[in-house]
Amino acid sequence: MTNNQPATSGPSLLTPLLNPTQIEQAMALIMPAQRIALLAHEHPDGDCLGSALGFAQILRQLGKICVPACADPAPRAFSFLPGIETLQTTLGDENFDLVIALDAGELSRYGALYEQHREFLDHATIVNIDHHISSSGCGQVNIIEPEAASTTELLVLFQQQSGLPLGKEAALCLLTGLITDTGSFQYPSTTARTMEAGAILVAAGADAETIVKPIFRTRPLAQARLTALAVQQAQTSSDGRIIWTYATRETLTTTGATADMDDAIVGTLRDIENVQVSAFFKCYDNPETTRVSLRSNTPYNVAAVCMRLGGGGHPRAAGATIHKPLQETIALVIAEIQKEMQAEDQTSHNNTALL
Ligand SMILES: [Mn+2]
Repeated sequence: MTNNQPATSGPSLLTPLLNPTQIEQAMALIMPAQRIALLAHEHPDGDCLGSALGFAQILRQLGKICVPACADPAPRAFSFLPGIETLQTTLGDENFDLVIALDAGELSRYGALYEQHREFLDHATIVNIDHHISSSGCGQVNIIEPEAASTTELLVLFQQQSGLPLGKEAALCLLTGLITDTGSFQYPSTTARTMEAGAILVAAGADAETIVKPIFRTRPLAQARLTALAVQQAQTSSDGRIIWTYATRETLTTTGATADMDDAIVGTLRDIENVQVSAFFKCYDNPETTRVSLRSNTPYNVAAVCMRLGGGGHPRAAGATIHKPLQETIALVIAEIQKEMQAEDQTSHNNTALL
């Protein structure tokens, strides 16, 4: 069963390989199992869905009964994924010998699925495969590697090293996780190993355009109109280094858009020339509550800004919900961003002076 030789000949970039002992331990749980639940985290993305559906396809080829499950239904853009129709939002009668938890290292991240089946999941045999740096591991076997660009990258290593079969449909699911978590191999998390994992999946028959088109290119006209109006209304400060815009219920009505179409606006603003920090404010239903999303370029830390406002996130992508009307929130947040940028500029100035 163990095959440490990658599928290609010549010098391999598919390194580092996964710890072979962990693969053996995971396979020792997988091989005797008949009914396997594969969990994707709540608010699903391409990586957790691709992991659960792709690994389910692989294990079905061994004759296992596999049930992929997620607390929330998959977003419509993922309807191309083979096997998406098998995705469940509950674990039904909980008749499973094994649970494989994917793309999150704490059971609480599986959301309502965990709340519904807490008793079962707290005592289930679990194999946990994830790439988040914050993961504590929720299984008897925890394959957690923060250097991996996606959980599906780890699953390609797992498949190659264990000699499991890899069909075209599984390959498409796994490539979806690689492409979505790396923004089509654009983010710095993309390594030589990520590309080689991608090559293995393409060689197995996965077609990248099938993934890229619905996820990154195609969008409703109303969404394009919403983005256009948001950009049109954008304001800047600090010589164009800070940019912000907002949307209200009226913005949605004018453009015909729905609230779920506003995701890309803050990123679009961040990518404008000279911008260091972008902010998108939305106030749709409750005029006393405003949600803000921030994006930044290195070295500006927007997580620090959001944490001071009761929110959180990553250094380059963060958010907060503020219990104030729109205009008041905008003034507050922009002032906080200016403070953060000044402090950061001062620190780098001092560091440069020390050299
Ligand atoms: Mn992921």
